[in-house]
Amino acid sequence: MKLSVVMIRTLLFFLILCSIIRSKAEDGYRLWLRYERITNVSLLKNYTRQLTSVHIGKLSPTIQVAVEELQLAIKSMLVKELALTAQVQSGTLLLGTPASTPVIQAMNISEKLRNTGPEGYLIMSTAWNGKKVIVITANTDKGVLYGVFHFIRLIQTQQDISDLNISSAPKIKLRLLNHWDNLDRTVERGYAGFSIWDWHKLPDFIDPRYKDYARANASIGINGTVLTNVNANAWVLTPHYLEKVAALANVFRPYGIRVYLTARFSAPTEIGGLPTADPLNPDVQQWWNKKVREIYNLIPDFGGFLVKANSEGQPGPQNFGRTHAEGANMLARALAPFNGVVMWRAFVYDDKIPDDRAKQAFNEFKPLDGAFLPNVLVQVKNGPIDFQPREPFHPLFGAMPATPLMMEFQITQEYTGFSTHLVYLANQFKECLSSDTYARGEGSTVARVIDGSLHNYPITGMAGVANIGTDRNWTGHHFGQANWYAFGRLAWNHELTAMSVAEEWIRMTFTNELHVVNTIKKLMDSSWETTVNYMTPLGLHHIMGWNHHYGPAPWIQDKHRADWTSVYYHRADEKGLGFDRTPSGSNAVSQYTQRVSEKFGSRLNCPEKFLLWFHHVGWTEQLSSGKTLWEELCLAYYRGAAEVKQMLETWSTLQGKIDDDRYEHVRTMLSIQHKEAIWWRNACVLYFQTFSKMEIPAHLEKPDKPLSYYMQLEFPYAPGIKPKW
Ligand code: GCV
Repeated sequence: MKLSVVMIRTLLFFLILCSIIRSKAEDGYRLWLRYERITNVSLLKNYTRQLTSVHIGKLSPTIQVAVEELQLAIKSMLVKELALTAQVQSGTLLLGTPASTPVIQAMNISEKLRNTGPEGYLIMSTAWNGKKVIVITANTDKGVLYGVFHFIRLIQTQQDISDLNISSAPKIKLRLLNHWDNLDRTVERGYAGFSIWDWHKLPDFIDPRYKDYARANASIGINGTVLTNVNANAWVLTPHYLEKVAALANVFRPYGIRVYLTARFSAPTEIGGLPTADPLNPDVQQWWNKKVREIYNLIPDFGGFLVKANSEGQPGPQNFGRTHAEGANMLARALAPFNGVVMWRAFVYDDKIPDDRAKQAFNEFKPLDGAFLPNVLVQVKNGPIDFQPREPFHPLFGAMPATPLMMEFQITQEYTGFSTHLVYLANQFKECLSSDTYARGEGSTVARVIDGSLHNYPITGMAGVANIGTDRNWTGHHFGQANWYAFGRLAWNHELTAMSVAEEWIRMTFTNELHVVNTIKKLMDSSWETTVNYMTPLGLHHIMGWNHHYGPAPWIQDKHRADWTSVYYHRADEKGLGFDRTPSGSNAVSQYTQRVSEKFGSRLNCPEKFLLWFHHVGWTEQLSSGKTLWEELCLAYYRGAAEVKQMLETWSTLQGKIDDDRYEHVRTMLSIQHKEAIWWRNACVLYFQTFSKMEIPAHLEKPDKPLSYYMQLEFPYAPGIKPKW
């Protein structure tokens, strides 16, 4: 058969097209900043008509990156160059602050800008000299940058831009990622490869990833990053490393991101040659003062220190008979002249103290309320134990009116399946934020504590332990990106719903096709509750593998610390299950305000999702459904595992509707998750059965392996293990 020239050309064209499509593999690197071309012709025309050019005033590094991002996005989504113009035309996008842009100054919008503060912005459709324009303005260049990212998001999610009147300002001042990254590039509790900070090649080699990291964070309003692990290494404070930190700060600065470091409390002895690190010793104070001056010389906008002290082996002021406040204030004094802050973690507990671990942070910190200097924030984990799949809110929230408390959430999935489980954590974050502490009557939510509105805190903050690593898709699981995204969006505005945030993310990350958006949204919405069910239903907690926290291990006992065993937390015996934290037990409920304490402390009123957190419940006691605890426990574990199967089935309906690469990757992860959900279910039900001595309800499929099989599994090389110092 002879091929005509036309046929050969067509074939060649087709082959080239295929290779172009293929080479644009969706590896997840672009996160939610994919800027996919808009293929809907009328929408494309509509946007193109409304956007003709961009006008800016004085150029600054931040305005420069804002324009760069806008042009990149428009070029890619609308296939159109958005040229800079000195003249305002119809369809011009005006970018800048009134101070930097005379046209915006002339618009007299200072009144409107009053409520937007130093980081908020306005996006408005308006007319200028009879020309229809869009203005993105703020009191600062940084606000303009945030406004630009919002505007780009409107197009990414295909919103109407014909009549805009948006005003937005963050509810929380410090919106930070906490990296638990070590200087050797391992990441404690990291499941997405190694640390993205290439310390060895810094400061000379600037990995392009640093800029993309900054873009992604700025796009969701994150304005600071703690580069190093809270299990800190003093070396990062040496001149050799500070130069590297400064190089990163230079990349992040135009994006409004400040760098912070973890301060190892014993640094004065480890790298400073002093005989002590006693915070009340004048030489120690001098050493920190000098160190801080050295840092600000290199990094003028350095943010400050995050400190884990006297916890899990970290040194701290108590080594010298001093309090947490005395330790924090010593660092605060050094930082204050530069407007730096200290974020002092409340995650403290000591196995030498014979009290419920859940009570210890409150016991230590509540008496110190008001004793901290104004530039100290106390950073509190969402719950009183340690980022469990589900925890009640931490009793410190609402209990320290004279000390700014900031939130610490965990984005990395240490206790929720690492990076192979699809778990949308915004629902977990929201449950905590919307919990009512009743500290000042009804409506005293955790969100109002941390945004400062309840107690008038002068500084406010929210930190998220990062899930970012060198994996091409940044977070290991494509859906891990959603947790990073949601953290940033909620830190900006905790009133957003978990599902509205999910929808934005799906539209930008996958597609705007409504059926797909809704399918993925549903999957994400139930994913956290599903995980709680197959891991720790009804308020169970900390029953995962010892040290690495991988997989189920409710049988862990007899370790050198009781509070690092599972039996400490679940307290199963032949009578029942659960930790009695009522007045007849550890009385942890007394740390909450009366309304909350009465609710959690009452066997009948305690929400069943927290039942075994607060109560030791008999195996045959009836729950609200009329079924016994044992039956409900089994049903929850089985329901959780069955729901993962359902997630897998739902996902498979998306084949061909999203790109093959990510479809296949997520499908594989979901099958791992399903396998592991069954592992959790079987191991836990069989283990607890040794106490309940009751049959697994007849209609449920029986585990195919004995308990001994699950108990002998070992994972010495599970990722993210805490390093031994
Ligand atoms: C950084 C848990 C984790 C530790 C972590 C610690 C903390 O215990 O397992 O890896 O240490 O929390 O938050 O300090």
